[in-house]
Amino acid sequence: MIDIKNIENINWENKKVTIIGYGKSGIAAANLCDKIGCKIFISDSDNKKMGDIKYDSEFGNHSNKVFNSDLIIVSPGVPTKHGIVKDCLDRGLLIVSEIEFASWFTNSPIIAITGSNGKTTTTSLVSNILRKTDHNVLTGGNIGIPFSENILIEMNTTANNNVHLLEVSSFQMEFVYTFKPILSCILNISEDHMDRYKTMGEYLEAKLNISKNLVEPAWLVYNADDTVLSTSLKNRHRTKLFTLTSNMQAHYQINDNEIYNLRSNTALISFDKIKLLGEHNLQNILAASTIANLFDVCDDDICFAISNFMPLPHRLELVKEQNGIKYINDSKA
Ligand code: UMA
Repeated sequence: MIDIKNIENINWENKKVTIIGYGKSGIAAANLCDKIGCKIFISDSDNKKMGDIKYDSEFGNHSNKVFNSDLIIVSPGVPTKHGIVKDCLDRGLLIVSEIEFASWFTNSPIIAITGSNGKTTTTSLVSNILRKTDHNVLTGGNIGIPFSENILIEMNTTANNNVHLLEVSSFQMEFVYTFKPILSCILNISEDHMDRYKTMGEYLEAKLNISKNLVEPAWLVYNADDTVLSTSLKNRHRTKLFTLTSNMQAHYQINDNEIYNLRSNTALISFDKIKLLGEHNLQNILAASTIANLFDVCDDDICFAISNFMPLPHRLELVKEQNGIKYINDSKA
């Protein structure tokens, strides 16, 4: 079995890795395993997925073959309470999420963003801000490009100023052990995926895994207006908060019609330059600006990216304005 405390020294050649679920994450994890020389076994419950596949595999069910593994990588869509997952755990097998696995193969900084709402918008905004810097930004995770795919890109290129920016879901934060972002962010917590989690506490626990390995110089950015988060995180070290109300612990504050930098005593951006609508988007902007600031991006670059950021399709998107009436497409909601 793989020794999780000794990841850097593992010789992956011929290590037996089973991948449960052969969707986007499973395919990308398999490609990464292939690159490092593992012996791959794919197990997917859907027999319609069977096709021309170069790895040993089973489709239609998860059988005992899964147990013959040094490591099991589980796709986010496979619930922790699934029988096969429980059986693997009962046998003492090591199960990791695709995000955990991929993180073992990079030394580049990782920025990870989660939350019940707004994570795609915030991740896209941070991505746009970081593009103003000299970093090569690899954006992935729940946003649609598996982390393993970006790790493979990184392995196959010579750029040495990469930063991995990840949108992560609670599913992707299950089976996480050593995942260590330099910056993590939790935007908000509200009931979600309750078909998968028994309690809100279980869901919160998965989300909080984003910062379970937080040590200096890393930071966790969170929304202090969210009562669940502020209760859970108020005594945590290395946290930076953002808020729509006044709080001297925040880096930015809302002042009349602008976002204001409390440290430099200058305006970051006035509201009339922002195309994202709604209070929740103001929170997303505050989160993104705080993350960027902690990543040493200057306010001018943050302001430029925010003012050029268009709402993502169907998310409070201003379609047109006529006779003083704004027509807004929010069909994503
Ligand atoms: N499968 C099994 N056994 C099971 C369940 C599923 O074998 O018990 C198989 C399915 O037959 C299928 C494969 O697993 O072949 C699908 O895997 P998956 O559901 O993990 O989906 P991926 O295609 O790998 O996509 C995942 C994320 N999907 C989920 O978390 C459900 C994508 O997020 C993400 O973009 C992608 O990885 C890349 O990182 C989508 C999503 O809906 C957008 N996320 C949820 C959300 O945003 O609310 C969490």
